Amino acid sequence: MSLTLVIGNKNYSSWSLRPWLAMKQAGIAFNESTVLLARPETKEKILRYSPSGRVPCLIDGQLTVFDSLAVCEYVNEQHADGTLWPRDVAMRAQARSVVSEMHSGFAALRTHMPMDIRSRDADKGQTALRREDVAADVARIQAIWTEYLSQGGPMLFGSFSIADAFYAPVVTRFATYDVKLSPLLAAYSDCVLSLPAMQQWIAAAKAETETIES
Ligand SMILES: N[C@@H](CCC(=O)N[C@@H](CS)C(=O)NCC(=O)O)C(=O)O
Repeated sequence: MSLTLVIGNKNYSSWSLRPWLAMKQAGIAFNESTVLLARPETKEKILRYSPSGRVPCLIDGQLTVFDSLAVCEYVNEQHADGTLWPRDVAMRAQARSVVSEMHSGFAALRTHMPMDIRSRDADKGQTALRREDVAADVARIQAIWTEYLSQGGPMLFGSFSIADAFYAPVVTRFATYDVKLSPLLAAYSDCVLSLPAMQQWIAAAKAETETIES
């Protein structure tokens, strides 16, 4: 097997979860290499693999693909026959739009509701939601989910796509911070959380002992 995905701690590294989940869902075989985040040696260790100094990155023989979205696009083209995006061109464009919105946005949500799979902290969620910027991010994400799930589900664009991989860390955040969901969105969250690969990631996150304070 020549593919190696370099990732951070499963409890905290939301960017790592995205391509990891997409690759598992596509049935792609790969090795994992973990660099623990937030340690004095983290940057130097990541730089051994990834020129950006960030994880995730994918090593395929001589090629290094860094950045979560670039990895998803690469494995979709090279190892998944294009099945990780919707077949329909309009749906594919919409899926790419919401993925890009996640990839480049929602800074307030990411700052004030960081992924912390093991934790349950409704108080921190309430405090965060009192901020206008966090409330706006949550409302926008819920509007995106509602718009696409209303077209049929069970995943955002029917069957699993990179869009679900990109919003999977948000599903875990809403559980961690007890964000209230409509029945439609709760059903979607349950669907994502019950994917065997998500269960595997969550179990591994719970088994980790390292903690990152902020
Ligand atoms: N835009 C990048 C963001 C990657 C990123 O920020 N990764 C974090 C971990 S989730 C990281 O590597 N941080 C480096 C560090 O903590 O030193 C992507 O989509 O892959």
